Amino acid sequence: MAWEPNNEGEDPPQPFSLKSKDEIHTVKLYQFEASPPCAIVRALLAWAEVPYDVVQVNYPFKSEISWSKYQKIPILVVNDMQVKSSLFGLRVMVFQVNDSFIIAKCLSPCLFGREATQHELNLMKEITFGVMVAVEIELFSDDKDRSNFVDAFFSDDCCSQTFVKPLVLLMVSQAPDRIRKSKPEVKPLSEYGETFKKGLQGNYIGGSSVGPADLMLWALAEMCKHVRSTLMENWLLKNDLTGWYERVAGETETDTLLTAIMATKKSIWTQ
Ligand SMILES: N[C@@H](CCC(=O)N[C@@H](CS)C(=O)NCC(=O)O)C(=O)O
Repeated sequence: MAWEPNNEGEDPPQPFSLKSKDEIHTVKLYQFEASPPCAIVRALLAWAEVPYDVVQVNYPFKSEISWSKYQKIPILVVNDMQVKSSLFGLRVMVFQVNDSFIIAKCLSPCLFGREATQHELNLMKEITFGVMVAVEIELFSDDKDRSNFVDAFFSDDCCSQTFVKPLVLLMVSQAPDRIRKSKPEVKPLSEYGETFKKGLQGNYIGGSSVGPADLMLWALAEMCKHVRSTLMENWLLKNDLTGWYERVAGETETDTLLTAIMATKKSIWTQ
């Protein structure tokens, strides 16, 4: 039976059958750099040191994903080995997995060597459909953060400085209202703190080692840091999660040798 891609927030119709990193031959990520759920997926792949190709999706036409019924990004395509299979006579199933939560859930066995626990799944869902959306609303509502965000991602040449940047700034400034209307269930960022503070099971949400929920939350904090926003830094501080962040990021002097994690991995940014 051919693989059926999933809808947002829904499991694929058939179980994702890859269970180890060795079964992953190619990974293609349809994305754009500034998108928070795409940063989450890049963090998961970087942590597991899985090489991947990126296809930048251009807005508003998104012609790069015109072949897909699912029209959001990230879209992850695993084992699309048309060239390799004709060379080696391999027949492999091509998997299209959509949505940062579902991508993290399906790929956990391959990336972490185990399924995500129910505790992690609850928090992973809360990250994709709660924290991430709250971060987007609050980041884009703040003049300075919004401007820094646009500077970080949309200002590489003088043409875009003059024409594209003002347009993008306008679109981003309208995003919070649009998001609030389409997702009225999302709470202010501060209201998600307690869940994550209580969510640590030892050093990490994943227990004694980093798991998928740790990396998803780290990616959002890393994105804020990348655009010089203190939004997540303050949230982590208020919720006693700064130590957790530093353990994942591997930035403290004392942690460097023992627990440096993301600091030793491929950056999730190209810009
Ligand atoms: N729950 C999804 C959300 C994906 C999403 O909303 N992506 C945005 C970009 S950040 C998008 O592609 N929106 C569709 C559009 O603007 O046409 C996930 O976490 O992957």
